[in-house]
Amino acid sequence: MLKLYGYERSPATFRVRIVLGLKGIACEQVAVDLPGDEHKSRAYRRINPQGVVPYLEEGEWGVGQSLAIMEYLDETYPAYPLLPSSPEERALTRQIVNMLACDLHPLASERVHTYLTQHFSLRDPQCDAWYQHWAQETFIALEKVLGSCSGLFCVGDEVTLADCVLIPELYVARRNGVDVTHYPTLLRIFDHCMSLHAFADAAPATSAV
Ligand SMILES: N[C@@H](CCC(=O)N[C@@H](CS)C(=O)NCC(=O)O)C(=O)O
Repeated sequence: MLKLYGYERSPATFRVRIVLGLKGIACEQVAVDLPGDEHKSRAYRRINPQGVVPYLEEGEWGVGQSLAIMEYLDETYPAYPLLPSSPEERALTRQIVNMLACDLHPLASERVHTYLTQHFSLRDPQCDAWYQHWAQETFIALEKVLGSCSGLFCVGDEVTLADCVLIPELYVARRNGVDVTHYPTLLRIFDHCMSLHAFADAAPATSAV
């Protein structure tokens, strides 16, 4: 039985929950209390030395990093593939995934926020401005990228890993007050994805971020 260590409001965990839902994979979910700093505990670091969620276990084996987990699930549960068949569309999918998961998401993580406030005396409004700047910059570029490759979803008319990463990032951005009204393609894809059970059921139950 698969076991996913995660946190309800973590966008990186949200990504993996979407993939589990799309593929109908049974998985035990273990809540790691991020606000209570459980991810920094010695016990959790024995599971994932990086001290972040999500982390996937399967028996004695385990793997961290949401993108690695998502690709592992895509390879081991090949029904409902989440990477397109053409190399061009696969590359575009990875471009979008990397823009969001590698460039934007880390700038808004709790440990970066904590470092900025503790080592550079930034206050919460300055950290919010920092996040909003990088989110807007990413979404402006992404709206242009999607202009040439999107259909019903980010890349064409089938769900890909790009949608599984985009929806949680947009969800968090909206909850954090980022004005997303200038991105009609992003919003259209968001609304379409959230009309599907796998996305809606994976979203955090509580509205607070
Ligand atoms: N690149 C990692 C990011 C993991 C990550 O930053 N997770 C956040 C929750 S979304 C976390 O555990 N934050 C705790 C912290 O920053 O201290 C992934 O995709 O899994």
